[in-house]
Amino acid sequence: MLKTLLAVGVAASAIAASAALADDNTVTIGMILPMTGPSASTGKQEQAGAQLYIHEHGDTVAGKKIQLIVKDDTGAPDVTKRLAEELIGNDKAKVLIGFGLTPLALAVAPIATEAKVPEIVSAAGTAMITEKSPFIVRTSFTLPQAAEPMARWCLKNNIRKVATLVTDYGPGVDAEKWFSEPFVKGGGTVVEKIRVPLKNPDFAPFLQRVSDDKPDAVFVFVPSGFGAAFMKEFVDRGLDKSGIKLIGTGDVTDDDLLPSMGDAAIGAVTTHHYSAAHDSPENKAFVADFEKANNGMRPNFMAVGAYDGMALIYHALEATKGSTDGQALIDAMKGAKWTSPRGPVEIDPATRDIIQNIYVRKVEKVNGQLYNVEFDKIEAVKDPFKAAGN
Ligand code: VNL
Repeated sequence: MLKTLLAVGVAASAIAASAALADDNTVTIGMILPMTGPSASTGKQEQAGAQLYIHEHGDTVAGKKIQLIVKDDTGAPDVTKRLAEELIGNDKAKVLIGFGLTPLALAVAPIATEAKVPEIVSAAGTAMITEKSPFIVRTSFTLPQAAEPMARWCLKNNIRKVATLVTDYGPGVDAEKWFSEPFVKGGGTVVEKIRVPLKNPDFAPFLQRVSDDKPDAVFVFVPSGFGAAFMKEFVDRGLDKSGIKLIGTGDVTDDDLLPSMGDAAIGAVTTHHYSAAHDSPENKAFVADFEKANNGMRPNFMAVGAYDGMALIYHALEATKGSTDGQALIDAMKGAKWTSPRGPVEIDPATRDIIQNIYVRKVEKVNGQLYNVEFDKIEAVKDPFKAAGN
């Protein structure tokens, strides 16, 4: 009897010990994304990017097993917030990643600060996001970073009169400001600044105004996933035949939608940090692996943001030798440098934003398919919003 009891006792404690070991040896990463709703394409691309990184690099780093849990916030900030709390509280997530749009990233900032859990922003692009918590690190881009080089390209290429059309929230307001101010300073004229709502945008009346203004170009920011709807109206209003050039940040000619946009997109010039056509061995391997793992889906800049977010988490865990202390992980992320499918990147230790090349690209047909073909680049661009002392 005593013997049996002892045996049971040993077995129970062995189970408890192995459970503790499993806990200790697993690092849970909580990924929160809009998997449904109008920004579902961002969720789909981000999830596939993160999963590809794990698939290529293995699910063990610094002796720890990586567990990725993906949750759908449907694009609603109150849901993002609740999911972040549950992932940290119930699932013991040590890092959070994702956040498809600016309001979703902002909703989690106070939780990241309070719980001392790194929040990797791999999609959203409003410049001030990283200032909302010392635990935020960004692997996507900022709109000022992408928009300012477009102003300089216009001034060099004899584009003098521009109308701007942006989605009316954080990244659109950033894009409008950081295109318009340097453009006007350099001698350009912004004939009209138009903002369209994020929810159910109807581009038609705004594009009619652009058509009446007859500028040299229309500078556009719409978030990833909205480019095709914009392009349809652009064609329906006859703007593709009006001689008004389509320019913008690369969100409007997003690689996810570009193949279905039609020839009207040909010639659009955009500035951005990633194109699936980027010519490097790292990117060729990335695109091939991504398409193979996802039924031929082409990766866009959202996929790369998440892929690099995972690269950064792996790098940090290696540097801390597997410690998941939030501050230690953040310290290891600051100054991290690697070669991304987009080119060389670095986490700015001062701002926790990403320093990267911005490429000037033109939509062209390559082997029968539309691509953003890079023809110029500005190297190692820091977020200009913070560089200006904000
Ligand atoms: C944001 C910026 C979202 C750029 C985007 O697509 C984008 C954002 C969803 O910060 O909300 O292309």
